[in-house]
Amino acid sequence: MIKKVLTVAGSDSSGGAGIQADLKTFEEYGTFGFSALTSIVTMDPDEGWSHLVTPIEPQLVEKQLKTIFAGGALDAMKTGMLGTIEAIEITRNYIDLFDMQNIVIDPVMACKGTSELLQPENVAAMTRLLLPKATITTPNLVEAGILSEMGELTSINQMKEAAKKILTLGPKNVVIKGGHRLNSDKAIDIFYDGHDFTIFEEDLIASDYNHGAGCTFAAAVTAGLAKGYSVVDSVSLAKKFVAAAIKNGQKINPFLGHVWHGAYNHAEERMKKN
Ligand code: PXL
Repeated sequence: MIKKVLTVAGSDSSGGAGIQADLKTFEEYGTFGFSALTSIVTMDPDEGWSHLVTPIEPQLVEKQLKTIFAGGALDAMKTGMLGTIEAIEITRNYIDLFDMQNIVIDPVMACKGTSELLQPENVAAMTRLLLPKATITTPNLVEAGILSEMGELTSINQMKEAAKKILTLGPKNVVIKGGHRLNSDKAIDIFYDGHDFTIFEEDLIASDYNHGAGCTFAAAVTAGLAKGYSVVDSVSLAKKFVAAAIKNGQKINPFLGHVWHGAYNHAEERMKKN
């Protein structure tokens, strides 16, 4: 049976992050993707690409989940942008109702190009209701600083300490993505399973076309778990998948370049007209 994988997240109308990234990635992994939409993010090209987040009515989030779970538990799920506290509560209810396993919580707190935190009140609800259910959480450096209450993280030792602190919030594993934010010529990610640290170190990819990288990474980990990879192997494969996506990033509009989710499998070669 094909593996069923769910994303509970926002729509990135620009096409690179959010549910668009998730569904494209699920497909690349050969899994069957579902989405429950929590919000719609729009960007205004006439206003310097300013972001507007429009949350979806919580009852409508519930209706989507009811539909999606009509076939029973799914093989894995992830959460991204969550819209409202009620949506977080509803998501938790469905996790409990169907005893969902293989849960990836991507603690999305901001969009690239926007510095302010999106809906800070949601962070507390996400931390309380979703992190304890997480197989793994996938914060970037900024999100890890907030979740660990350590503020700015600037070294590997601080990342390790932050990972330990985040683990006390309930997730079984943590991966902190140092990415381009850590002052280094390497992209360093720290994985912690409560016992051991695994450090992933790769050369930074010189590309600004990386919109959607975070969502794509978390979606790849989710699909990997659904397919039966171990947590650390899911992370390792997700890193390769995202590295290919960034290396083949595409300039989508004057404001943004997006990762190309199909790069790892050369999806652009499919269905060729010759
Ligand atoms: O990259 C963070 C992110 C997550 N989810 C949605 C987004 C964005 C950034 O644009 O639009 C829906």
